[in-house]
Amino acid sequence: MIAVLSGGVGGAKLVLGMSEVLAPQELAVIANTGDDFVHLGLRISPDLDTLMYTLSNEVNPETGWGRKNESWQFMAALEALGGETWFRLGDRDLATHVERTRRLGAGETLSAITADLCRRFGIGLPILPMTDEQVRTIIHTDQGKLDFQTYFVRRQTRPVVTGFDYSGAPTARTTAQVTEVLADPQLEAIVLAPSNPYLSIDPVLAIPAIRRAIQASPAPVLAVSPIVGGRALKGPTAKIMLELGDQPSAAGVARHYQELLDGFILDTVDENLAAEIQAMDMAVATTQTIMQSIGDKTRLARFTIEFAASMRKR
Ligand code: FO1
Repeated sequence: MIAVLSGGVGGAKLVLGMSEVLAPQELAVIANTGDDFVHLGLRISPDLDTLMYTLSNEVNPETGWGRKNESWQFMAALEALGGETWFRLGDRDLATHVERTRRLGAGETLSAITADLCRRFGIGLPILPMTDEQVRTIIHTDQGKLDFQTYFVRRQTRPVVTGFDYSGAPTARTTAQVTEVLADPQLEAIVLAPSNPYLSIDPVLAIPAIRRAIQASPAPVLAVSPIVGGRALKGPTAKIMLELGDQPSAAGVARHYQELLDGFILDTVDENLAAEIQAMDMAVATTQTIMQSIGDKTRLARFTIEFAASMRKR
């Protein structure tokens, strides 16, 4: 069994690769919900949906989020009424948010709803929200404190970041399913996906029970770098690292996670950083980490699994 902590598009790609290599019962995903918000009265869980759509081959291949073969009649009609259209909800995607909102209102947990939606999308492996309680990523910027989607979508990550709050995380409980996965004696690795460390992975690690369970697990903990050649594969990771005074490189990411990690995978183009990362007392492996084709994703997944196996033997 391998547990992957995952956020947005980059994480979902590695999880898709893992799902091609492993049986459904050999893989569990613990997903960030710090980006969740209520918009137009609807409860949106972008990272859960990105995983769900990616694993069911329903994802919009151009954006990496939302559904493929989408239509936008609802947005057009809303715009004509003078409604808020900065956050784009396609007609088919909308059904997910309406149904999730209805079921939350009827008292079901986010975990139970996610499990059922995944079953309906034909996904066999568990996609586990990090918590059923409310945790919200707040970004401190030169324009004040912003909620995640205001920073990310509405202001297009332009504000200069000075820090983060994972509001609710310090007191949030995780779920029985997440606890069970991380305490599984058969657990072979805990993988931090190549997602944004501050926006996608840190909210998960900010839940005390999850961080403690990772630290207590005998399974090797490893991360795949979301930074290649000093640039983020997608999104604002490198920009945020610069703004925070961190080194915007794979080594900077390794240092960020240093106290948790036993191993780190970086891209071949960053091979020159391997010694610096090894000096942080972790095993290092290099490979091609850019995931475009499905072949790229399965290759990186296989490499990650083999690297974890080699660490268990050490
Ligand atoms: N990202 C955008 O950049 N613009 C959007 O209008 C947008 C809408 C959207 C709707 C549903 C959904 O599940 C995701 C959506 N995203 C959008 C992506 C999302 O905001 C981010 O990718 C994640 O929160 C970051 O992991």
